[in-house]
Amino acid sequence: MKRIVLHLDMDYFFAQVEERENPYLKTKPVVIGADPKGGKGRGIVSTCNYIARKFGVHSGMPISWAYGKCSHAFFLPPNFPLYEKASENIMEIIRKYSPIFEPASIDEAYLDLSFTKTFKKAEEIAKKIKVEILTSEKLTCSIGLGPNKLIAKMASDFQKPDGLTIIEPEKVLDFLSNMSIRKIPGIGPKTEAKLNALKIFKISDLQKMSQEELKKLLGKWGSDLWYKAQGVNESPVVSGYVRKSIGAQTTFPEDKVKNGEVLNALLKLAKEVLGDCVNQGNSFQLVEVTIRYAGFETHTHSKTLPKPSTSFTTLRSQALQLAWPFLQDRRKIRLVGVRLGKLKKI
Ligand code: TTP
Ligand code: MG
Ligand code: MG
Repeated sequence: MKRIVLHLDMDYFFAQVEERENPYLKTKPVVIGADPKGGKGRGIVSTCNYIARKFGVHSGMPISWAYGKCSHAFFLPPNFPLYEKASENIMEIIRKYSPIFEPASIDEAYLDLSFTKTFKKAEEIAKKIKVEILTSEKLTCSIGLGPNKLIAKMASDFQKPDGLTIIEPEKVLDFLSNMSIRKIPGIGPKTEAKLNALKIFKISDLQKMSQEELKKLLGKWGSDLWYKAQGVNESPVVSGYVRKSIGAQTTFPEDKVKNGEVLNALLKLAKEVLGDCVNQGNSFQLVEVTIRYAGFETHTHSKTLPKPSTSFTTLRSQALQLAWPFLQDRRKIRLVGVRLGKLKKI
């Protein structure tokens, strides 16, 4: 059967989340990583925004070099809980669009969209996902669609940031041919140098070679590489991922001030989330409520229950207790969310 695979990767993820929290940073170079200590720091760069990339800064570089290239950048220590929270919210959005969902790292995931049958319909889904992530998380991502995981991943990387690249099966060889071999996932600087020494620079150089030739030069890995250069990749999107929590959130079409409306939305979400939790054969022991005010200030509060539960009455009273303090000052509310954690098989 013809496959359609989507790969999503967030743009400059850690740095973009920091910009969201502090929009002042949006027009400045931002580097996330160890303390540069005026150029004497010994750690490395986690990531940086695209402005800092123009100065030559990139992930994995010693922070002291980054300082040398762009000393006026804003150097921030990583705030992992913040990025994990954003990642969880993003994954909850993506997974709704296909039952075959595979998170691949903190900022990327695959979806099998073969059920849509056409790239046109898959493209509509990709656009919806981008809009939903932007509306509810205020973050941009890049998406690739292709006939397999390899092409989808290379496509998501093709037009960053905020890209959407669709490579239909008959375009695969052309898409690959002009690219540097470095763009093939798994080829780092060392392998690149080794291949360059053999006069292999572009993927088209690999495409011209026979599988046997490459195997002779590089061993078993050479034949794997031959398949990659042809854009062939059979690995399935693997959905056996075990949920640690289950949640849902709603962004209101207009910011709300009326407590009644906010609480109704919250209880509706609680009912849906509990339904999913129990249908999947789980109980919960943690209830978490998120409230985001109109200015994007976000508060998340949680409570661990004395024992696991499947009861709506319990969930309802916990959710109301957690939400109540945020509704006292009558500020406008943009989003509410409920999450159940510490899931256990019933
Ligand atoms: P990536 O998706 O590789 O990079 P990115 O999201 O920062 O930028 P891009 O727009 O090119 O996708 O990695 C996701 C996050 O993982 C990144 O924001 C920070 C973290 N990370 C590290 O901490 N160290 C690393 O060496 C890399 C590559 C990433
Ligand atoms: Mg990324
Ligand atoms: Mg990534």
